[in-house]
This record gives sequence, structure tokens and C-alpha cells, in this order.
Amino acid sequence: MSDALVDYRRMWTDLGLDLEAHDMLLAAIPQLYADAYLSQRDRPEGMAYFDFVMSEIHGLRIKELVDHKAAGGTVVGTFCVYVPEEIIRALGGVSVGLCAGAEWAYDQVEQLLPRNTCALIKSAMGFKLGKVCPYVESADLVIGETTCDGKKKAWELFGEMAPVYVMELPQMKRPQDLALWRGELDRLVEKLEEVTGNRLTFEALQTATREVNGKRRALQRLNAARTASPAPISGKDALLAVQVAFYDDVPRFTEMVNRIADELEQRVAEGRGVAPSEAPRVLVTGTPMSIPNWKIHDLVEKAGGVVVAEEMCTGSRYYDKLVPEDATSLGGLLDAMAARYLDINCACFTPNAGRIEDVLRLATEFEAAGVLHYALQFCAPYQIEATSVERATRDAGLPLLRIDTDYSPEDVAQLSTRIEAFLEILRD
Ligand code: BJ8
Repeated sequence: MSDALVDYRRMWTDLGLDLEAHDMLLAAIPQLYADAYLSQRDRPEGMAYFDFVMSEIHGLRIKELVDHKAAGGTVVGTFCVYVPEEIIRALGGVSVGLCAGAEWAYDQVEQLLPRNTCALIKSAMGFKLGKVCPYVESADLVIGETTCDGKKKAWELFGEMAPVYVMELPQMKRPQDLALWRGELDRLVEKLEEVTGNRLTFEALQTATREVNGKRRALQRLNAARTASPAPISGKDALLAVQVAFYDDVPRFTEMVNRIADELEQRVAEGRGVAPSEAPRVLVTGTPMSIPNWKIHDLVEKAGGVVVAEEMCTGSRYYDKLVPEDATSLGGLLDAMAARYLDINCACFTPNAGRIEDVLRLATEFEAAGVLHYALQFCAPYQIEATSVERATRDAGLPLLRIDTDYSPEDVAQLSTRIEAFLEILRD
């Protein structure tokens, strides 16, 4: 056993992980990753960074978090793209996304939650109950939010196992909702000041805003290259970059993604792609996909299609919009931040016409031949909104495939058949 591994095991024990269960989880990920990722041909060389990140998913990054805490820093876990990571960063905290993408400890989960709860909530709860996630165990505070009913109620139970703070997210986008949300940012600042022991300053928030904008700009560059035909990077690889954006070190991640964007721009100039230019181009829209949930992208790309864009929180909703950097006061910057965050188009909002506009806009920009609507089973907001998305895409002459699924591999064969048939339609 290498020294690093011995140290990691000590670190995991200190964090309170169930080592036996954790070993089982860590043993499963490399195979999944190899099947989905390492089997791809002609990947951008820069993706080696993400291969490394994945090989160290519970190792090096956790060590960095532990060191950060030992030096007096704070780790804050989040579950939603509405939680402004700039504020956490400005107060000396490290923000880590905690959504999980695999079934775990469902036997324990189903003693607390109804079976018909979406996989994202069950998985997050299962990782905590099963003591297999060093990210959640590192968190000094977990921030929940009042988005869907499932999450809203799950925080009450999650709060029995970890320190949870819940932000009230309005469900409409009227001026009075923006005022409520702006007040929620003030309350979040207050809470984080208490937890970190630091005071928020304009300068620190301005710096954090520039840094997080830099990360989003790098993702914008990477994704802009996907408008090219042939696509210079697979959808799977682009998805992985956004998944990792939620927990990686911000400056390092930004630098690495900008390097990949340089490489992709070069590939586009050379007309070099990861799939033939006639491969059907698919836009995926719907609920977020957390590591190691690569199921849909994998199926589309193994069937000969290429995913060219994601209208989802692990996609354009995360990086499309920047916080304006021209505010001259702390209050002004928080105003700009509140407006930027409330402008995200989650199906928890009503009405949510902005999401439909985004789907149509992205389909045009990325020259998608069809749209795949992905929703987790028992996610009422996205499953219901799928009807409006389908109507709009039909009116725009875009074929749409609707998939409602979960994290289990049981429906893979059936999904594969449906996806192959859909790609056939797109080829015609
Ligand atoms: S902004 S999408 S990250 S809430 S899948 S838990 S909605 S029942 S994840 Fe989300 Fe924020 Fe919205 Fe994005 Fe509920 Fe649906 Fe489950 Fe969901």
C-alpha cells in the first residue's frame, strides 16, 4: 500500500467514513469511469487533468480541504446552483457541490424517505447515512434551499445529521420576489460570517466574483467550441468539466479548462472532431447530472450521436450568466448577485418561460438536430415542465425524446433501444 493511500485511509477514518463501505464505493468508480471515459477515442489531451481529478476524487482534493480547515478555513457544502459560491469564497470558505449521482444505502434511505423520491435526493441522503462521502463529512455547514418540495422537506431530516442552513428561494420572479431573495443573501452573509468568523468586505467579494466569473468564462469558452461541426469534444467530457467545477480549486480549474479551450479552438481550426460531422447532434435538457451519473451521455455517444450542449444545472445554467463586475459598493454587488442568481431558469419556478427560450436558443446556436429531455423519476417540476418543452420544440420542428429515469442501470438496455431509434430519426 502506498504512503499516500495509507494517509488517505487515516484521513477518511478521521472524517468518520465507514471504510468498508467507502472501499466498495471507490472500487466501483474506476470501472464506471473507464467504461464511459477511457474508452473514448481521440479525446482532447487536456482531459488528462480530469482523469487525474477522478483518480483522486476522494484523495487529493479532500486532503486540500482538510488542510484548508487545519489552517482555520471553512468548507461549505451546497446542493443547488442558486447558492452564490462567491459569498462563501469571499469569506474564506471553500464551496463544494454535494449532489450525488449514484444509488447508495437506499435500504437506510427508504426508512426515512418515501420510495418515490427522486434519485438525487435519495442519493445525497444515502451518501450521508452510509458515511461514504468525504465532502459532506468535511463540511462545516451544508446549505439547502427551498426549491422543490422533496429537497425542502429532506433538509429537515438532513439537519438531524449535519449542520444545515436553508435559504428561502422564491418560486416566482416578480420584483417582490427579487426583494425577498436579496434579503436572503444578507441573511446568508450573516450566517456565513458567524460560521467562518470573518467579515464580508466589498474588496473580498469583488475578488471572489472575478474569480468565479473567470471559472464560468473558461467553461463558456470550452462549450463555445462545441458549436463547431465536427464536435471537438464529446458531450461526456464537457459534462465532466462542469461536474468537477462544483468542487475543484477555482484558479486551478480555470487554468486547466482554459488550456482545454485553447486545444479545442485549435481542433476546430483543423476541422478535427471526436465524432464524424454527420453524427446526430443532441441537446440535453432537464435535471442535473452529478458524478458518476454519465448514463444518458454515454448511451447517446455509444449509439453514434454526439451531445453538443446541456441546458441543465450541470451545464449552461451553471456558467452562461456572469455576475456584473462594475458595482462600486458591497450592497451594489450583492444586488447584482441577487439578480444574476434569480435569473437562473429552474423548473421549480412558475412560470418558467426562460428555460424554454434557452432550450430553443441553444438548439439553434449548437445546431442540434434534436432535443433529449431528461428528468429523474418523481421529479414533478421537470417531468411536468417536459410537456411545455415538448410543445415548444415541436413547434420549432425539433424532434424531442423524453426520458424519465433514475440512477440504476436496470433500464439501460431499454433506453439504449429508444435512443438508437431517436438517433435514426435525426439522421433522416
Ligand atoms: S436550480 S434543478 S440544482 S433545484 S431532480 S431534487 S428538482 S425532485 S435538482 Fe436542482 Fe437547484 Fe433547480 Fe438546479 Fe427536486 Fe427534481 Fe429531485 Fe431536483
